[in-house]
Amino acid sequence: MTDLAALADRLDRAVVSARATAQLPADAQIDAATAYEVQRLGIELREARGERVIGVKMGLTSRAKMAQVGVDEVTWGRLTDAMRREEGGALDHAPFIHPRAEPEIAFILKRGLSGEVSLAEAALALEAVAPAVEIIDSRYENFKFSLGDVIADNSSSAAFFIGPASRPDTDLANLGIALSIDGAVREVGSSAAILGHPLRALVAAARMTERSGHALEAGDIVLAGAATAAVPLAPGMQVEVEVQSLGRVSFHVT
Ligand code: OOG
Ligand code: MG
Repeated sequence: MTDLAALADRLDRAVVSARATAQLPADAQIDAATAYEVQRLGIELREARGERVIGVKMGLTSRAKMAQVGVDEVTWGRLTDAMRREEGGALDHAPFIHPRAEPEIAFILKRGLSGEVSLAEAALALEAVAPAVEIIDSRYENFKFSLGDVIADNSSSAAFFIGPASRPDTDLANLGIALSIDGAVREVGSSAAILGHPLRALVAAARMTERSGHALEAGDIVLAGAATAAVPLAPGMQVEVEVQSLGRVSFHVT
């Protein structure tokens, strides 16, 4: 049997030391429910260092993402205040192992959401929506993982930038999304690639977090999951994400 606390500790040491760790061997794989327990234990280690959970990120909500990492189920992870970076600012490459950037849509909630909710209820819980960039940094060697591995690793969460807020009733159905590096477009997609409509990612967040005993609260940030593949980052890069109707968010890598 896998020692869950030991696995959480090993993943946390990979975060703190910026050194990759091995995947669980094939004969010691854990199921999703067990992996969410490891994720929770890992977050307790972060909280013991003073970090605070400020929302969740959905993962693998688009075909492009599933294909890039070879896992085809939706996952979620916790976002902490220490992961948030200032829009337009710098991202230091040093504390990460092999960071990648991906375009996201962020929801800011004005009320809690938990369990089975309709698309209309999810929409009514919005305070605002915004363009965002997520930095993912798998703690596993070569960015390779199974479903259980990636859930235990907090769905690769590492950092994120949130752009300017738009009205909560902004139509999100089919917005063009582009990620550019040094002014050249590297990935393009549509918000429709996110489970057919990004609000479905919020519905999934309410349902999936409740199953693991976690609730979305007023003020929380929820990232919908990337609509395109993620792009590896190197020092010196200028990164910009533009989401049609929502605007831009950018940073540079140092
Ligand atoms: C897993 C996290 C996926 C997304 O937006 O789909 C994710 C990974 O790709 O490492 O954040
Ligand atoms: Mg993501």
